[in-house]
Amino acid sequence: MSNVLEELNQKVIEGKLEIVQELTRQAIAEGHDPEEIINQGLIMGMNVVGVRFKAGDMYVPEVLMCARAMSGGMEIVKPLLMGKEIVSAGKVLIGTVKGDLHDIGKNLVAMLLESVGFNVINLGTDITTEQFIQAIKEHKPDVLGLSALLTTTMLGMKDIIDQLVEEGMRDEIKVIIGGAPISQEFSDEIGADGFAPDGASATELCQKLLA
Ligand code: B12
Repeated sequence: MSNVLEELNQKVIEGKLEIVQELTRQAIAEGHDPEEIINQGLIMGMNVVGVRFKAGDMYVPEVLMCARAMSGGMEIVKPLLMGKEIVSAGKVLIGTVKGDLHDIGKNLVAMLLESVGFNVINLGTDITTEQFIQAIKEHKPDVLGLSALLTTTMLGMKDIIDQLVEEGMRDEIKVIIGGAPISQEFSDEIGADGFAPDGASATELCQKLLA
């Protein structure tokens, strides 16, 4: 791999936004293909971050800095991809359920999914069942990701799955759930397709479900 891409990799892992942006510009000036910059520079660095976070070697604030650095580089490369089709790993619609305002973990999951090539639509927090259903009809995602951090709001996940069944849409989409009070047992109980305890596992779960 060329020096500038290797360096880019390293600076994403270190979470250095300005340097990542500078190196991204340099890589473009040196004539590197935009997809090469994204895949070998930005995403590869973020993959390492995902693995380290899962292993407990990195903490949330550091991961957020890395994700911000990666996004900063992406912003510079993206305009060069206009008209070029990037191969997406799949489309994921993600949101925090009704009554719940926690979004740090959900955003982390969204960023890590983006970093491995998923097209992510992040609906935000306090999303009602109706809003989820409407958004699924509009965007037709492959995966629906539901987040809840409160024991009182996690029950809303079941309502969304029940509504998908009611509308005859359940077979068209994989549903994954997560958040501090969520377990595999709860996932099985409400008929979700899977649960992941952290961002790196969430990306692996999506890849497995869509394989
Ligand atoms: C930060 C925080 C807040 C912030 C949220 C800011 C924000 N923008 O998100 C604020 C201050 C707003 C807040 C408010 C409240 N909070 Co609060 N909060 C927390 C705290 C300390 C950390 C949560 C967090 O961000 N963790 C870090 C992230 C990275 O971890 P994570 O969210 O678990 O996400 C990871 C995984 O769960 C998973 N994941 C998450 N989502 C998804 C989705 C999918 C699809 C997948 C696959 C995986 C996945 O991957 C993530 C990345 O690794 C927790 C304590 C805790 N230990 O969880 C309490 C906690 C969740 N809060 C709690 C409470 C009670 C409240 C309030 C009711 C307090 C109050 N009385 O006002 C309000 C509720 C507001 C509301 N309506 O939502 C309780 C919940 C108790 C319970 N059993 O329900 C907790 C557990 C604290 C406690 N011990 O009492 N809170």
